[in-house]
This record gives sequence, C-alpha cells and structure tokens, in this order.
Amino acid sequence: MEPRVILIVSIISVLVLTDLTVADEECYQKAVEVVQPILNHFVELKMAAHNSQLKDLINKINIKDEQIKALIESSEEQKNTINTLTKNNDALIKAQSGNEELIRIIKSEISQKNNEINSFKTQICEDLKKASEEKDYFNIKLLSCSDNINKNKNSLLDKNVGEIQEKTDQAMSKESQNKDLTSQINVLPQNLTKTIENVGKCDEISPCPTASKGLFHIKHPEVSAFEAPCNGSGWMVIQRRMDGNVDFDRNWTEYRDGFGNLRGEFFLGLEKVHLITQSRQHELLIRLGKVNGSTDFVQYDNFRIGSEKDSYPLESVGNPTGGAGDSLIEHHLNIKFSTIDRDNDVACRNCASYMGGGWWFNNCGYSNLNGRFYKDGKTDDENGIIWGSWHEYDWSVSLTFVEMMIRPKPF
Ligand SMILES: [Ca+2]
Repeated sequence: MEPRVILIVSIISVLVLTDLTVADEECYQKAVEVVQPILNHFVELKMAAHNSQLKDLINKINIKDEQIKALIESSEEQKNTINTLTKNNDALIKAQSGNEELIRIIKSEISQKNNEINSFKTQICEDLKKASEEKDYFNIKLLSCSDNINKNKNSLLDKNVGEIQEKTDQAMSKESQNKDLTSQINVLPQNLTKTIENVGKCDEISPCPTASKGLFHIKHPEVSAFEAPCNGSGWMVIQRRMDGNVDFDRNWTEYRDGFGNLRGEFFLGLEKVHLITQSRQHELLIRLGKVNGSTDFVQYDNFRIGSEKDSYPLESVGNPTGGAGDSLIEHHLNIKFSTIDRDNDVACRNCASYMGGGWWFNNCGYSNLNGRFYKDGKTDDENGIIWGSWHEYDWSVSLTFVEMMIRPKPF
C-alpha cells in the first residue's frame, strides 16, 4: 500500500474514532497507537531519503576526493618535471663551466706550445750562429791550409827550379830531359820580365811620400786621383778618430766612397782601399790611444780587402806585431763588411746597429774602430771604439784615438 493512502486511511480512522466514540483518554491512546507506527514509518521514510541524499553527498565528496587526488598527483608530476628540468639546467650550467675550464686548459696549452716554439726558434738561431762560427773557423783553417800549400808549392817550385837549373847542363845530351829543361828555361825569362814590371809598378803606386807629411794628391794606376793624409814615413792614413766630431754611423754607400774631414776624423772609403791593396801587398798600421793618454800600435804585413761584389771582405791581414795585440784574425778575417743598412754579419741581430759604425762584423767580434765615440773613454752600451786585445776585452772601454794606415810592403 502506498504511504499516502495509508496516511489518509489513518487520519480518517482517527477522525471517525474521535467523532464517533467518546473523546476520552482511552480513545486518544488508541489513536496514538494507530498513528504512531505511521508517523514512525514517515520518519523512517524521511531518514531513508536523507540517507540517500547523504550517500549522494558522500559519493560526490569521494569523487571530489578522487579529483583532488588526481590534481595532487598531477601536481606531483609537474613538480617532478620541474625538478628534472632544474637538474638538467644545473647539468647544463655545470657542462658550461666544464667547457670554460676546458677552453682555459686549451688556451694554457696553446700558450705553452707558443713558448716552446719560441724557445725552439731561439735554439735554432743559436745553432745557426754556432754553425756559422764553425763554418768561419773551418774557412779560416782552410785558408790557412791553402796558404801553407801555396807556400810549400812555391817553395817546392823554387827548389825544383834550382834543381832543374843545376841539372840542365848535365842533361843537355839527354833528349828526354831536354824538353822539360827547355820549357823551364823559357819560363824563367817570362818570370823575370814580370818581376821587372812589378818593380816598375811599385814606384808608380807608392801613394805617400816618405819624406814629408800632410795632405797629398794620390795617383794610383787602379784608382782615380784622390786626396789623402800621409804621415811622412810612406804611410797613407785611411781612417782616423780623434774628437768625435764626425758621425761614423753611416750607410753602405758612404763607407764605400768615404766620408768625413781628411784633416780630422774620416774614413777613406772601402773601394779605394780595395783597389790599392789588391794591386800589390800592403802593410796595415793601427795606432791606438786611450783617454788616459796611453798609446800603442799593431802592424800587419799583408792587408788586403776584397771587392764590393763580395761585400769588401777582409781577405788577409798577415802577421801581427806590436803591443796592442791582434784583434782581427780570430773573429774578423774573411768576414764581409757590414753597415747599418747592409747586415752581412753572422749574428741574429744587426751588429752595425748594435755596435755602431761599419766593420767586418762577425758575431760581432773583438774589434770595431768605427764604433761610437765617447769623450770620457767609457760606455755601458758596449758600442764604443774597441780593440779587445789592448784593453783586456773590457767592452766598457772606448778608445779616444785611432789611426789606420797602409803602405806598400817593401820588397
Ligand atoms: Ca745579422
């Protein structure tokens, strides 16, 4: 039965009973007994309805909980993603830092390699220098050997000529020897003629008078007439230093052609000295003076310089005599001439720029009579006028007087 019908029947019954019977306490009790279960039923129905709504609510709450859980899980995932990204970012930063360190290490290695290359270059330069010095040393040895061979050859030749002359009379009857002897005899007059010619030339090319001194017009078969100072003993002055009034830092052309003041400081010129000393054997006299007034000299018996084509090398000096000692043979013989604009030396640097003037610079050597003039006779720059063997190879010394002179070697 429907609850609504039950309710209506119950109400009607109560009304009937209330109206038809006596409205007393007993009647009321009966009514309550009838209605009470109905009311209880309604209450139960209500409760059931409420319970149903409650269940719905609980379901909704559960759904919401699930959604919230899902959101939380999603949030966790995002958080994890963010953490992962942060870690990746940290790793990238670390990698970047690592790259910078790598670059720094590579740069450091490059710098080290550069240093090694520079050191290697320096070593090569030193080796080249050493090799060049050894080459010079062997050249000198070779020349010395060559001189000795020539001397021996000449000596033997002279000896042979003598022997042949002796044997000529004895071997006249022998046809086989006769041919050789005739040839030798033919050579003798030619040599004699040559010697006579040379003797004649000697008179022509003696450039300075032996009895008077001063400036003279010099005539020489190989050179155009020029003026030069003569010292009165047949010596012609080819270079002089005395007061520092002339700058000796000159270029190649000036050293070739000469410069300065013939009555004071000057350099006669390499070309003239070359032509004169090539024509016959010459002596070289060098007079030196220090700031304290002391003087000395050195004389060589076979001075000769080569041609411009070969850079005016110091081809020969011969044997030295004199208290100033030798400062040419060991380091300057067979060495080309160098000037500030013509670096023919064997040093890595430009010796003419470093030492001053022009000279037969090797690496750079023991002498430089064209160095810079220091009136007080000393310098900290090692570029003064030097002749090592006379001042104990003290390169702070600078000489204050020099004269270089030449004359034909007497027969
Ligand atoms: Ca050089």
